[in-house]
Amino acid sequence: MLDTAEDCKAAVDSKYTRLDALVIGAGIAGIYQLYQLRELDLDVMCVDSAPDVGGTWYWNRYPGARLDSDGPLYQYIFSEELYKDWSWSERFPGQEEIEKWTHYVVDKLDLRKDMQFKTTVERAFFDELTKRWIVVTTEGEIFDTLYLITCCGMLSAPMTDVFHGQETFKGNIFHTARWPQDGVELEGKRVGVIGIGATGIQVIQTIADKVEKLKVFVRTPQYILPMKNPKYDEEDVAAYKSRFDEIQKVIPHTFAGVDYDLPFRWHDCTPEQRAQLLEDIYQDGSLKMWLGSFAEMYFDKDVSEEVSEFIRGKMRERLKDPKLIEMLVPSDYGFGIRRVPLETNYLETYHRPNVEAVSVKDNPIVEVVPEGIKLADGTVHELDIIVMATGFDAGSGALTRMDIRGREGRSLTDDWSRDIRTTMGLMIHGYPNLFTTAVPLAPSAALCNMTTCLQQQTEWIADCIHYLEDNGLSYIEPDENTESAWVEHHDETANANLISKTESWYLGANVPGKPRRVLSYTGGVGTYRKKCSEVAEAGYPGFTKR
Ligand code: NA7
Repeated sequence: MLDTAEDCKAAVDSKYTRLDALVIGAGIAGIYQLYQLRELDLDVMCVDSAPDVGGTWYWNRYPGARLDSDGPLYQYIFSEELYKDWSWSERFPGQEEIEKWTHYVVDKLDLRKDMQFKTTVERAFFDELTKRWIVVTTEGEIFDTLYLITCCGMLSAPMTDVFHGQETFKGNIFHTARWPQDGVELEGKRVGVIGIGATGIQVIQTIADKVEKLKVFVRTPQYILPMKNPKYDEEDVAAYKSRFDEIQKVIPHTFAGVDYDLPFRWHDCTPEQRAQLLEDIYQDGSLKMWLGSFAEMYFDKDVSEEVSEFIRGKMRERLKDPKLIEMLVPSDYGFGIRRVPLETNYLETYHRPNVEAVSVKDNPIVEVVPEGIKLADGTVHELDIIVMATGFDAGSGALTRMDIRGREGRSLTDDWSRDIRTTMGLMIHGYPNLFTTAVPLAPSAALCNMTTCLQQQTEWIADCIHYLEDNGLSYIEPDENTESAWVEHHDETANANLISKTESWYLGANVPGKPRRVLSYTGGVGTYRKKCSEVAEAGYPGFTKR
């Protein structure tokens, strides 16, 4: 009851918080960003719509969810103690273990006291009078902050409403990124999985032996690599921890932010050497074939074809059945041009009697009906559960699904519906004091070991804010021509890469109406870092500061 003026004031105060900095998102980037800004003695908070920390690792709790970067390379490397006091149980840890690690980090750095969960940012606008951001949540809270930092993740806006009639389905539909905390009863059920990206593959190989019937709706075949995932004993853990200095020194500067680069030159090798190298790298059981082999496969169609044929051969050997080969082995694009998933016995899953691959390439899904999934030719596949492994509105979706208004009321959703532009993926012209991570035109929009990239981005942001504070400034915005120069450099780099020639979510092609542009910076993590650092070291030329 609001009986008195004091009651009213208290009610208003409880909904209003004034800050130096607000971090949106308590995942890998947000956790570290909060830590750094607190170290700068700023009054900072971190909010997240989830009930707890973890970001991607909170939401993606579907069966089989697992990292496909090596755990020891995925950790934060800014603190040796933080790194060494955590031990992974296997090379590619599962969701549960990674989520626990995020809790470990947050507790060790004592960050929870500045975090607020179940808090969803609905809109944020730049107040031109105060030169501050007003952030409004769906719960009706208001944050009034000088700096606004989005750490919302590149794959956090799931493609949930894809098919006409989803609401009519008599069973249950689950998007993999909104998997219930308590899990889903799959035993004895007829389950349909739509999507064979990295996520669909993990789900399929994990649930096939649990469900009564599994139908996989296959549109675009995927190149895949078998994962080698040894359990770690004490000796293994000691061995990887002893590499901390080396890891810290190397991974920020490689192409993908891992401990290997793209060292081999196709044209410098004999055919025998190429064959041997491909086989050796393939046997590593990691993403090395994709991110640590021959750089030419991204630029030279002939090299791409030869590397692709090597992988196709491996896939064919395992599939044997010509019909499955036709459906599941890619033939019209090159290896590495779309995201390459790691898998464990995924192809063999299709040999199980309870698993059926349904091609929806030429006979697409037209709608969901009460009984199941209906295809263009009228066939209805009857199901109890539909798993949507249908991906995300990558890079931009997390921000365009909020209402973010910059100078003169410009809307980021509108701006990015015309053309997705950023300055190094870190700031946007027209949006002063708004800092971004994991958005387009930086490697963190797709092509990197995420923790490596997100550490670099959040460090750049913290340094920039430190610079402003140190110089008695409180406003920064990239100039239009600075942004244009970055966009031009980004496009030039991307357009030379075969990634730009194939439809995929890397180009935003999976989202109807999304402007096409290679989302991720393709010049490599090390090169990107260097360019960002040069801007900071030069005192942010091409940025308006006051
Ligand atoms: P992806 O890689 O975007 O995969 C989505 C999958 O869903 C892909 O196979 C799509 O087929 C399929 N899809 C989407 N819409 C349809 C329709 N309408 N009909 C049939 N199939 C459809 O998302 P993931 O979650 O697997 O992976 C995202 C990233 O998460 C991954 O790269 C890792 O970085 C972690 P398509 O290829 O479009 O034909």
